[in-house]
Amino acid sequence: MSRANEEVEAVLQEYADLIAISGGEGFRARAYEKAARAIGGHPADVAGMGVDGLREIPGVGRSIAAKVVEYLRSGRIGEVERAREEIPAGVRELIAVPTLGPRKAMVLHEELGISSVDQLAEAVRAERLRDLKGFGERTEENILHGIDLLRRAGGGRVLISTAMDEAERIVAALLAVGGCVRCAYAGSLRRMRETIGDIDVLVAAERAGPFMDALAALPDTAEVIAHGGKKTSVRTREGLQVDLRVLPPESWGAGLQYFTGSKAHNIRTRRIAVRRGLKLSEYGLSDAETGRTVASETEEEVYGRLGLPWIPPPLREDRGEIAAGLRGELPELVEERDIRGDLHTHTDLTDGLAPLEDMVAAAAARGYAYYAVTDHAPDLAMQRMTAEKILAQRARLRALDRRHRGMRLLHGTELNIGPDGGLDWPDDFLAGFDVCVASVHSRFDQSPEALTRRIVRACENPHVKILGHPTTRRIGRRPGLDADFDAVFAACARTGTALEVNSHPERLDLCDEDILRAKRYGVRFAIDSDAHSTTHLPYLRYGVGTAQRGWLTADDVINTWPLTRLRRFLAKGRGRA
Ligand code: DGT
Ligand code: CA
Ligand code: CA
Ligand code: ZN
Repeated sequence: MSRANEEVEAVLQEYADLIAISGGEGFRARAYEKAARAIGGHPADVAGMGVDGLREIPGVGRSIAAKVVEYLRSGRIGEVERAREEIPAGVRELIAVPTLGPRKAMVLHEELGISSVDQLAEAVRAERLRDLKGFGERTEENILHGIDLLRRAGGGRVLISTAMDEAERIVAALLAVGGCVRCAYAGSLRRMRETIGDIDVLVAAERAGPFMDALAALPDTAEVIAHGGKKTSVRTREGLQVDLRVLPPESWGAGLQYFTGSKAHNIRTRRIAVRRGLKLSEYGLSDAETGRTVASETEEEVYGRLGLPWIPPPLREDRGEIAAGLRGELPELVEERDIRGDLHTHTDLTDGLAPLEDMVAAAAARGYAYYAVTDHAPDLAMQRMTAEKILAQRARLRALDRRHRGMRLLHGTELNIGPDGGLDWPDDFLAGFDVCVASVHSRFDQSPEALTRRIVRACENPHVKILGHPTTRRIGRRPGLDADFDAVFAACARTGTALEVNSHPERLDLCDEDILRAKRYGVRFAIDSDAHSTTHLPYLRYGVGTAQRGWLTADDVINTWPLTRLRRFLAKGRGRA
């Protein structure tokens, strides 16, 4: 399908949803929905069509055709933008849940502040919906079923944040069972992959029964899929599979190593074992001839007997970690505790949910040494930012800064990289910010050449210090930009622009492989939360996990640096001290 058709379909479908949410006439919503499908499925490319050509498509009348032409010319539709402004982004996401209508989505947002599918699942679990008018237990079941369907539609894998929340609840519950020697999650989750197929939980204990029963009895467990002596598999109410294996305590290290994977990593380690006359299984490393176990209790011992240092799970992807380990050249990976501050965050001055004071307090509670507030700039029209508003915010932030002893506040903005690489404000205004993040938020459809030129040009602006969510992908929803990222990485290295590792679990952008590629250009990185609420600040752990998968050290990451070093980086080339 042509890209233009697909985009027009998406924007018209969105408009239909927006009309429905805001209680508009049902027939209007249906008309847009019908036109959306018709254009999406239309065999000819609509990109170059005018009103007359479009009207030949069934279901496309004069007014819809005019909107499509507006979109094709300018990349936006005024009426859609206005409708968007009236409805929070999170609510639009909620109506994607089958069985949850637009009206209910709006109620959930207004009454409980729910603005994502994950938050919705969490609220159902906490039984917070029960007090709402029109939401009984029956509705809860329907909503969970709807979330399940939605997630399965995404290929059966879930975001790491969804799996992590579930796994941490399960591990906590199993640790409390009598006889538990150890308990941890393994698999792709321990390796911090961006999406998770199923959750693998390991327990070390003498008896398996009590743990299998405990898992089956958890409130989140919807059904037991398989029940055996060594392994039980259940499906949670949200449709996620959990595999629980109980190992004898003396096999803990070998079991953890085996079930952490990846499979490709395991195949390599097993080959090394064979070369040393050993056999590696989930029960231990043993002598191939005598069968005597030589290592099994800890991962360190297992790796040690293979001539390897302990390998951090995010590296276990068969991307050269074994060879590096054998040479003693594994990187010393960046860790969450190395992060001294967050350099990309929002407040309710634009599309964040929390006021400046709340965001700053939450950041201080995380023990940060510095914290940047980077609300959206004016070219993202729906945010209605102005120079006046952001300067007023700066004054408030400076006053707040004087009250915070341990943490320095930086005033920044997230600029929009325009279609030609231009930015929202002139250079002399940008010079007033401590830090400028620049990101692409529109016109994802440009040619690869235009996209590349555009991003490179933005990086060349001396005030731009961080390229925000560089590829703009949304996991399971939107692919990354079709730009020449090698050229972008080279430009970032040349201009002293850090590449963001955006920690939002739906973004994780750059992803692990892009990070590995970018690092070869000698680029610096910034691991940011892009928080739009206080509850998003902890997303940083996912960005750190992704950075680890990209082999980054603390020195590669500018927000692990002390403030003085960071300030030098931010000031470089800006023509002011
Ligand atoms: P996922 O669940 O698709 O996100 O990915 P994983 O890596 O968690 O894969 P999973 O759940 O199928 O298996 C967990 C680990 O168990 C895997 O990372 C390595 C190990 N494993 C599973 N099957 C095999 C196998 O056939 N050979 C080897 N060597 N290891 C395996
Ligand atoms: Ca798994
Ligand atoms: Ca599994
Ligand atoms: Zn952004």
